Amino acid sequence: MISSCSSEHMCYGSEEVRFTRVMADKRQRARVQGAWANHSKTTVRSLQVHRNSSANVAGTHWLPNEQPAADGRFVFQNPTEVQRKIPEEKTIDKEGFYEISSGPTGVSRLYLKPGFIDPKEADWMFEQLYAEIPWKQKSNIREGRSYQEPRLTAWYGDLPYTYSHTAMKSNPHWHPLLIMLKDHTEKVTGYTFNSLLCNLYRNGKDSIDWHSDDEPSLGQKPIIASLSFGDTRIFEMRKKPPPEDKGDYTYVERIRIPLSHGCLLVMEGETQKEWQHRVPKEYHDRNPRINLTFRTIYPETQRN
Ligand SMILES: O=C(O)CCC(=O)C(=O)O
Repeated sequence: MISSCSSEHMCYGSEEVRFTRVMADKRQRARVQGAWANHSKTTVRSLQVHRNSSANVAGTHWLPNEQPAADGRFVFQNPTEVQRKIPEEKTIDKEGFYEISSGPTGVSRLYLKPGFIDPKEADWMFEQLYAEIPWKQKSNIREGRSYQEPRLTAWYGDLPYTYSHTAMKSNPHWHPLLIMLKDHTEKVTGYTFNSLLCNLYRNGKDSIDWHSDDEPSLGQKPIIASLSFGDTRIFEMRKKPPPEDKGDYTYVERIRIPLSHGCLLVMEGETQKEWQHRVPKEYHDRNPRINLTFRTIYPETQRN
């Protein structure tokens, strides 16, 4: 159960729920999201953490190494391995600013505003965007192989945008509704944007995998303002692990944010350097969702 919280703070659940969620999430991810989760290793570690939860000290604890002696009694031996605790996943679903991490180079900050667009307005906007944006399926390249991105996209901006090793051509012909939404978003956030990536998730099978919006063209600390229309999808975030974990995401912090019809999410500061995000597939009926992510693309001569 998620405890109630003020809009300025994240919500935390109980230890039991956390464990159940971690296990359910591990099972779900192992089943549906493919190979990134090391299923057998993380399951075993989760069970050990649960068994020793009362001995937890400041996020880590020792797992005694119990061995049967020759006469059948169990004798205590010195611990051989530090067991680490998997951080509880947090949910952000209320309006507010959230500092999700802070490091030597600055903070990673989110701003969420459900109902940024009035629901009735958002209804006709969705219809217009769905019908009038020139949606296309992009080909990406991963590990030298080309694949079709499982969603439709459109790009607006004076400069091209390259991600996943393929470019979207510049397109200066903004739809009037997009100009209106850009102006409104700029007025409320105080930021300016010169580009827009539009995403259409046709159903629950459409998704975007873990990534950061950290292409050099987006500058040092990209500010991304994201508007959602249509069905709610879960936007998941995970912190990048420290170098000593060598790419193992088992113990990283995780956040889930349901992005609902008409909501605004802003990511800023170090968020793209420190965190990854994705919209995972969902294996139950999902209606279409449109996502508009306003950004600033810098020409090569202005990048630092
Ligand atoms: O659909 C979303 O909310 C996120 C889209 C996204 O992460 C991206 O296009 O970079």
